[in-house]
Amino acid sequence: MPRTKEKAKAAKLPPNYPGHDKAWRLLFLGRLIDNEAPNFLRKAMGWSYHAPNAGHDAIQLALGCTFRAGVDHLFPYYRDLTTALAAGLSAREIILNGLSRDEDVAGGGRHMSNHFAKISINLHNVSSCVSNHIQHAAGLGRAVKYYTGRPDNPVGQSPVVFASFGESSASEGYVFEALNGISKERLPVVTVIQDNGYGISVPKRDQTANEWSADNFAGLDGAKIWHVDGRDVIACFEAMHEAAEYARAGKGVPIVHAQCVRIGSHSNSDNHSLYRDEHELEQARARDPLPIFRKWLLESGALSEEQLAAVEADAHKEFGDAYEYGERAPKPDPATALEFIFPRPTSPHRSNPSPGRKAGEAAKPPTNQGWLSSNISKTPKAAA
Ligand SMILES: Cc1ncc(C[n+]2csc(CCOP(=O)(O)OP(=O)(O)O)c2C)c(N)n1
Ligand SMILES: [Mg+2]
Repeated sequence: MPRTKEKAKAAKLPPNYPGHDKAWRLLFLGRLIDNEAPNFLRKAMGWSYHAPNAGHDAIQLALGCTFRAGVDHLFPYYRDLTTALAAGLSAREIILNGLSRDEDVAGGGRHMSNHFAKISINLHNVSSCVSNHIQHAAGLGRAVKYYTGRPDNPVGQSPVVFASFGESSASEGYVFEALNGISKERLPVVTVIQDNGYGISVPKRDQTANEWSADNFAGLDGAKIWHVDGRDVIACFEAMHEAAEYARAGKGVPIVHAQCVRIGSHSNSDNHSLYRDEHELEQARARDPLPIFRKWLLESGALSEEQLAAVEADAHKEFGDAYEYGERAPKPDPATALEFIFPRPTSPHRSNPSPGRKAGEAAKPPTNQGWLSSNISKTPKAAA
């Protein structure tokens, strides 16, 4: 149960917590975007896919704020709107992605909406295959471990890699494969499981036996699992801070399992009233972490009603400006439709001439067969 009475000023706040003003601003702004996103589709403006994050806000805020932009690496999932906002994607950038505009930093308007990415800060693009990106996170964790301390280090100092996804996606076989590798090689990767009790319309009890699906991985050497109320802002920050430290120290497999609540339908192509009754939906709405946190900020003396209202007005302004900008922003030029889809032609032999051709001589476009056989023959294994 999220805290409501503890005095905020007296509470010991974890070092990754950004302060009450910023925390409330990000939560409130995230919710404004989340509420408005489906209306863009209704107005035929874009945002063809939206998975609401209402009910996941607290763990997402903590995840996004724990990630250090440009230092750590983050692989979010389609529901991670507040994560992306807290990590450093602006409201404008989220809307430009939603509306598939040319300036979209995730993919120049080519990627699906709700696929949050900004490579300049290490917020990575992921595919739509659920939880698939944990493999990418494990691979990047291996690169981090390999390069840290080397003179040719392209990864920076002690980065942590974060991967986040839902509880249902944690059942995919490749999640176990990645976590097994993280355990074996002590890779600096934090996994965040956002548990809202459903995989679209399938309740958790129908697809995994453990109440906390993270417990499925408890046997991995070095596994440490934080069972956290994903609606309690401060508890989420504490768990995320400890998990990041655990990863940085190379202790094993930190997994933060956050119990959230899904207030909306799975996405805008789902209607949850077909499989959840009104009583359940009412209960879900009552468990919304936003009013609970606002009440705590107020009652504990952290922020006054006037201060909260000022933060909210500021968030409304940012959202309004971003909306107007996104609406007017140009769409990608159709002539560029194939850019970023096929790799540019390369000359793999240019710096490594094949027999019969001098260094620097322009290469003939190689056939796959020719390129493969010439390169395989150079590998020590093929020679052995
Ligand atoms: C590999 C793969 N299988 C199935 C799907 C279809 N799919 C999209 S979302 C989803 C449910 C995921 O539920 P969960 O992991 O609990 O995350 P939530 O959406 O509840 O946050 C499924 C099955 C997919 N995108 N990728
Ligand atoms: Mg789920």
